[in-house]
Order: sequence, then structure tokens, then C-alpha cells
Amino acid sequence: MKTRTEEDIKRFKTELTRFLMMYKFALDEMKTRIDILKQEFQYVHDYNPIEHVEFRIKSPKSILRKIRKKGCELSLPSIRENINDIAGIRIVCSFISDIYKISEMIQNQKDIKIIEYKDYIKNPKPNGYQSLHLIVEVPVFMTDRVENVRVEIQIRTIGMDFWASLEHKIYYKCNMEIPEKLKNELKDAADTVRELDMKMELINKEISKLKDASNLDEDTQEIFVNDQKFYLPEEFLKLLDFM
Ligand code: 0O2
Repeated sequence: MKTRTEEDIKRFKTELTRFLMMYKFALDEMKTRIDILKQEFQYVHDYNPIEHVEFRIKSPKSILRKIRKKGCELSLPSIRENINDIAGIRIVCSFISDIYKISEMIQNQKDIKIIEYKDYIKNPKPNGYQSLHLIVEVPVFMTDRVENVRVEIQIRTIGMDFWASLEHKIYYKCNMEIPEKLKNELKDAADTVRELDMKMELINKEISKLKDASNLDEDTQEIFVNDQKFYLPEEFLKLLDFM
């Protein structure tokens, strides 16, 4: 095996850092866009469809594991070509319909290229896993060039996220094959999450209808300060008489 000098290691570390920075910039870019969508949606539709968003860069250890699993060449160009989730975003929404709205809004951004669309909500994985996955390419404007960087976006409900996080934890902890009985129970739990999501969606639709039917003129009864909505008590509106 070739002996590596300290200089070699230093050079490689710089190269890898620059490589990963590109993904960090792509996440920064997407973070701003998602934030704008969230704020505008809140303003126009008067509710926030996003519960929370997580951003992460895959660790070099996980990248190595994945490139070995895929049997691809171990080089930065090959990693860039074959690993789509070095930059990952997880958007957790309130309702299933919100997932599709957010996905549409992202897909409608003209400079974002959709590389892959996987709907594990309409077609859950055999183990019960549900989520909407998008692989997109986002332009990152560097000092001397534009890089189109791949980002994986997972969009799911709180319930789907709860199930996936725990399922991941169970498998991570357990180094042996999971017995069939437990796999079936995990699948049952995923089905329960699905039913609950559908129930919450229906309740939300009914409540929205009731809200629309109500003749309360909310516009006059609320103010926004830094994205936070405050209701104005009648007493405050009465102050208008003195203006
Ligand atoms: P990690 O550690 O979360 O990043 P690909 O990534 O495209 O090469 P695949 O399997 O075709 O591989 O992609 P897919 O199905 O879109 O899954 C990508 C990611 O979705 C996974 O990344 C997980 O984060 C998540 N995922 C997919 N299936 C499951 C599942 O059954 N349970 C859980 N908890 N998460 C799942 P990684 O790299 O596998 O893992």
C-alpha cells in the first residue's frame, strides 16, 4: 500500500471539506427557499403547513458505508454521481395534503431540477415505511462557477416521522435479523399511523369548512407581528372610536 505523507492527508482533507461545503451551500439555499414558502403560505392561507424541518450533511463514515454497499468506485466524482442524499432535508408536515402542496411548490421552482420522485405514501414500502421522497438538483452560485448540487428531500407527517425514527432506532440497536412476528407488528403500527393521518386530515377538512362558514370577520380581529398572529380583543377595537 502506498504510504501517505502528512501533506497528502492535508490535501485530501481540504478537498473533502470543499466537496462537502458545496452540499452545505445547497442546504443553505434550500433553507431560504423553504422558509420563504412557509412564511408566504402562512400569510396567504393563514396557516403553517410545516411543523419542522431538519437539515443534515451525511457523515464521511456513512458516505463510505453507502458507496461500498452500492459497489461503486471510491472517488469524489463517483460519490457525487452515485450518492444522492449527501445533503438531506426532512420536512415534517401537519397533514398528508400538506405534503403534496409543499412538494408541488418545490417542483414549481423553475431552476430546481427534479431527478427522482418516489411516493411511498401512495405506495408504502413492504415494511410500512411512508414518506414522499424527492431528489432535486439545486444551483449553487460559487465565486467562479455554478454547481448543480443534488439534495434529497423527505416530506412526511408527524406520524410518519415518529414511526420512521423509531423503526430506524430499533434496527440500529439490533444487530440480528428481526423476527417475523415483530416485523408484522411494526407493519401494523405503520397502518395505525396511516389511519390516524387520514382521520386527522378529515377532521381538519371539516373544521376548515366550519371556519369558512363562520361569518366572523377575522381580518379585523387579528394582527401579525413577526409572523406571529395575535387576536385583538373587542376592547382594543373599541379604542378606534377615540382615534
Ligand atoms: P439514512 O441513514 O437515513 O440516510 P438510495 O438512497 O436512493 O441509494 P434507496 O433505498 O433507493 O437508496 O432510497 P430510498 O428508498 O428513497 O431511501 C432513502 C432514505 O429514506 C433512507 O436513507 C432513509 O433515510 C429513508 N428510508 C427508506 N426506507 C426506510 C425504512 O424502511 N425505514 C426508515 N426508518 N427509513 C427509510 P438511508 O441512506 O438508507 O439511511
